[in-house]
Amino acid sequence: MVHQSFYRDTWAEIDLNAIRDNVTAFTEHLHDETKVMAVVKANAYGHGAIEVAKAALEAGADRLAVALLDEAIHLRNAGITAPILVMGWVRPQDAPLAEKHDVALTIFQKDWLREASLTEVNQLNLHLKFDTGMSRLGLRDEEEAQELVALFKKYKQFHIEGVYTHFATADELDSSFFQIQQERFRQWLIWLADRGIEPKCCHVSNSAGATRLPNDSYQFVRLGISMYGLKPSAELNPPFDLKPAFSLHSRLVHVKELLPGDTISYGATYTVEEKEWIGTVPIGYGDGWIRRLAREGRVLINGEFAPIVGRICMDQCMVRLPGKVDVGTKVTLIGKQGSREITMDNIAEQLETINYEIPCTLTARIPRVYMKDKEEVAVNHQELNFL
Ligand code: PMH
Repeated sequence: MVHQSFYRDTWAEIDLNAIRDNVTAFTEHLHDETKVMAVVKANAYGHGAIEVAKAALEAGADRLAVALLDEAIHLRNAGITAPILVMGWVRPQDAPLAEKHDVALTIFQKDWLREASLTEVNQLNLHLKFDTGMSRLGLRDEEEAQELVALFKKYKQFHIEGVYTHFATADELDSSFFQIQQERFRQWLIWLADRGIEPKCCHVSNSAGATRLPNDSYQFVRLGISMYGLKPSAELNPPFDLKPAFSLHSRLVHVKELLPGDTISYGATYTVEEKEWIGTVPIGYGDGWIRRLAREGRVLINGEFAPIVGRICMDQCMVRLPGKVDVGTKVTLIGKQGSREITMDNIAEQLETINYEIPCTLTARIPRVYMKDKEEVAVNHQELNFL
């Protein structure tokens, strides 16, 4: 298939059925009262926020979470009406904008509430965040919590809709710190109840937490990485299959036979020893396919592994082919061909990082093609927004 709506032969395929099935698997795994808040920050971990949000909501997710107010407005502008929570810090002067777009914000500072109270807000939902051990965002000091609660009683335009915390080690086998955080959060809930605050949305778990604590009976889990079909860590094995949603493909744009002594790419670092068929793949570090991947990197062509040879360039890289192959042959960089597969985890291992980072750093220069029931249903080519 030659794609009609963009003119390069490199694309990411996002399988919306996989997103749906992963949300459904968690919904079945979780306590009946616990709903999924789909985490679609950073453009849905590089998958595309609007399409993923729609697929997750269709599959039964109840609401969405993002990191930035900008990301929430982006979803609203696309016509998404489900409740949205911004988990990051938003400028207090932007509180009216959050209200205008019916977006809930995260609060953990008394000064934030004072400053926001000076703006034109009539009714804004807030989720109170406690820092139980991540030391990133959240209230951790009882005195400040006390002052904040007093301010909430004064400023009636702000409503505590939710209370939450975030785990630092839910994906590790050693659960001691994980349990400490859970207990600290329970103590804060009791502390709030003693002051007459019993919000209707409590949420603590990320994917790892949701996998390990199906019966925590809080109202929501904030499901990120596993909704995309990836495991939060190698140790953590959910009792159901996760389906990876993201695959990355290209097509050979040039094929030639090189002779012993010929060298490949910048720096001429690779020397051909015997006659070799070499293909050029139109993806490079300008797409986030970074140079480090040349060390152990390989791709799939006609169901066979083909190693990357020579340095990865900005827009292209070269691979050693199993034999003569036609120009236009499909290349899979992440995903399956026949019985072989290159997983997101394989790429993350090569780069000594976590799977989360890979789809986030494959740039908007790579069009995202959305598949549902094996049919293409949408295309998102953010960088060259001419579609
Ligand atoms: N909740 C919060 C507050 C988060 O920051 C994240 C992910 C999630 C839920 C979802 O976690 P999951 O993807 O493991 O399910 N945040 C990040 C982060 O800041 N860096 O990597 C993941």
